[in-house]
Amino acid sequence: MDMKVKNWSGTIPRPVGLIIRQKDPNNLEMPFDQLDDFITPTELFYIRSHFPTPELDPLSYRLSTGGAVRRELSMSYADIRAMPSRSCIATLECAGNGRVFLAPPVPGAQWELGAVGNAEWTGVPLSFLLEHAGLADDVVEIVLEGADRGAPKEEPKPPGQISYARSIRRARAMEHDVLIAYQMNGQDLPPDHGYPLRAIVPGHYGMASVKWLTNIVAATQPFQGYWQTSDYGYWDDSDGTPVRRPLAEMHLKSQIALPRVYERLQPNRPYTIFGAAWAGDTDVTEIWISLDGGASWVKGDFIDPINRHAWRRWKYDWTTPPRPGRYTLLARATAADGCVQPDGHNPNFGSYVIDHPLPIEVFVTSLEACPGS
Ligand SMILES: Nc1nc2c(c(=O)[nH]1)N[C@H]1C(S)=C(S)[C@@H](COP(=O)(O)O)O[C@H]1N2
Ligand SMILES: [Mo]
Repeated sequence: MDMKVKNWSGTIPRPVGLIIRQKDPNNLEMPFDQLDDFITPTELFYIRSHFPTPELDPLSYRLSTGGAVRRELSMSYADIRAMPSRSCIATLECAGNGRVFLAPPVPGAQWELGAVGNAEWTGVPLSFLLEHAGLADDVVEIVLEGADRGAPKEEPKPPGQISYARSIRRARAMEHDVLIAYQMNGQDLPPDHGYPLRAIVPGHYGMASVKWLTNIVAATQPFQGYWQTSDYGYWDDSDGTPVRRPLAEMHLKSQIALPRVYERLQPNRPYTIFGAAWAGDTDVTEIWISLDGGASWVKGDFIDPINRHAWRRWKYDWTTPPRPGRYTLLARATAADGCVQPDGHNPNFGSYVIDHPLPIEVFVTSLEACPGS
């Protein structure tokens, strides 16, 4: 499964570390051309935080479980660490990943391709706590709340300070792969990724995986909080009437990691186009590449096997065109449920769910013609 891409020509310095989209709170993205490994190294995993990272002392930390339960729970970090654990590999993608590709430009962090990563998460299944607490029959959702607080800047603004909170449906919360995680890639969570505890909801956009988790609330009504309605919501169609719904599962998507935007390639040379594809609650089954801006498509090969909720890296062995010029590359995935990535962005998702094939423009030019290289 290990594949290092050998394309890197050494002519362009490769960026080191995460790209800053916003400093304070930290919003950093991975330079996606550094997609080498199936597992994203923790130091290259994007960070998306709405408020400053709370400093939490693991000794005084409590995780409480309440709402419509038979038994309220209050656990220490040590209690959680002592419970039976499991690990799962899951790709997290921020729902706004790729926003910089939208035209006209939209507000929000201008993510390119790197607000996505794939990590191994270890923790206690949320279902373990919920079974222990005993859910009332009429519970419909589980609300997950973090310790971070602040005042959102986007309209409509809620009054005063709020904490970051999201809900997931009861049935999803009871599946064993939804974790209260304390480790990422075999190490305790770094502060920016939710130390000491965070939720991991595989298959959902990143916003569901609440960091610095302090409260779990069993709710008998759908949760209507800010991050569930105003933000991270979209317009669905209910028999001709637009209705607001919370974003949930990630949409099928693929991205090209190499070449990178505006990379210069030599004519008539072998070049391996490389990228990754992922989906929410289905498996990615095919990857198609276009070398001519979408006029025709060729099939690529997967590097990684199917592993539900984890991305699959893919490649296509290309011979660059003999004729110098500007070429637009696209990748489009197909999934087991029959889904294909759409042609364009659906405006009902606002500045989220950028799941259409993203154009990567490259220049085919002989090196002599490139001053500075
Ligand atoms: N408490 C809390 N949890 C949060 C967030 C946040 O701002 N506060 N951001 C969410 C969003 S929008 C994403 S995409 C993921 C990002 O997780 P990461 O920073 O570990 O990559 O965390 C989610 N969990
Ligand atoms: Mo996000």
